[in-house]
Amino acid sequence: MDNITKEEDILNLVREAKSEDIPYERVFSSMCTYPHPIAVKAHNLFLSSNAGDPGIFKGTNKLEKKVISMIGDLLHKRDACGYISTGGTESNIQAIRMARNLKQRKKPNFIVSEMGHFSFEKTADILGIKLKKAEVRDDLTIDPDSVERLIDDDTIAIVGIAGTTEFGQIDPIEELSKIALENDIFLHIDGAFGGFVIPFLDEKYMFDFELDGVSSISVDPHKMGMSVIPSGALLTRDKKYLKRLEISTPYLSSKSQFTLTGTRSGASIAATYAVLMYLGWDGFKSIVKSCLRMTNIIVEGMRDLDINPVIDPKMNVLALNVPKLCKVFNTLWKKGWCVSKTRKPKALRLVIMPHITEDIIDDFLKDFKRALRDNLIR
Ligand code: 0PR
Repeated sequence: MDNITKEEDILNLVREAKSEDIPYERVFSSMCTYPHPIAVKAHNLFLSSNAGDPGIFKGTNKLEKKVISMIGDLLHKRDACGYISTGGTESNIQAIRMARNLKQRKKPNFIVSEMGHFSFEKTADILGIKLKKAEVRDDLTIDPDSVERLIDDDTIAIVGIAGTTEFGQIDPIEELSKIALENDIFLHIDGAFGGFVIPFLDEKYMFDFELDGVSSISVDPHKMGMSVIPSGALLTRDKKYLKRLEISTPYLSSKSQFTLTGTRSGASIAATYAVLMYLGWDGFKSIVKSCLRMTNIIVEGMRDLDINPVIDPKMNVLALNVPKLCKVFNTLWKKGWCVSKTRKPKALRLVIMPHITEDIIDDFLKDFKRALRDNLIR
């Protein structure tokens, strides 16, 4: 390796690499966005802070408790327990691990809808638990009858999704909560995306701790929470659930740990704390409102072209029935737009994050129209 010692030369190399990253202004396929400036400032103050060693990083630990209580407050349980994770994947793995340790079955299984995020495949693999996929109804929500049919003595958890990755759909969590209580099964809610959206919608959806059957929830500050990557949150109704993850840490300043990773970013905690404090729930409400307004502008623009959404969008995730999908998709990428496709039913998927403005939508719709026309003629 050639050793370059001049700071400016090194930074230029780093900048060069950064310039190859596609700017968010062209991105409709990501559930992340630019972090809020105050999150960045707080993040930079905590670069060397390790939340995994709370005896040393006492201030970080205090902030983490505050953040969990703030998010708990949003999700109808101010005294919820939990921690700041690296994101939805870690939170989902940990929730199912908790449920497995609670119930202790020889051949455990858990139930997620066909719409589940692929992190549940990782969860099943890592934990050696069978993943049972419940069917979805026409509106792509989990079918509670299918869940009931799949439950057996070895079922350790049911997952409800509050904001599916591909369609932004919300499972009927009220019904899942009833099923969970009747069968005494752990209910985890994957609100990685929807956790910072659903509380701010005009329409009320019950999806969180206000439902007695909900045992844990994952919600990601690094998605609609406007914080830095990596920031996830895992919250539990009761400390006894978290306790099932406890591992003793004999030579550390604290006696035990219930997190998955050892060394953890204190910067993520500080950033999340700062942005939650700064925006307040009113601030989040106006961000969500603006994302929904942008989503509706796209829906209207698409309807003018006879293109309809697969489901009426509940949040700022939009799946569109586009003819010649693969070709249109490829043309859009060639024109520099990052878009994605859903699995089933196949559709063009757009996530309308806070970085998407009306001007961007104008440009996108123009390119989309051309892509459609060119591919339909051919
Ligand atoms: N649960 C749900 C409902 C999700 O949508 C996601 C991620 C996860 C769990 C996992 O979260 P982490 O990726 O934080 O572990 N959904 C996005 C997706 O897979 C994540 C993403 C974000 C992907 C930005 C790409 C990207 O540029 O599409």
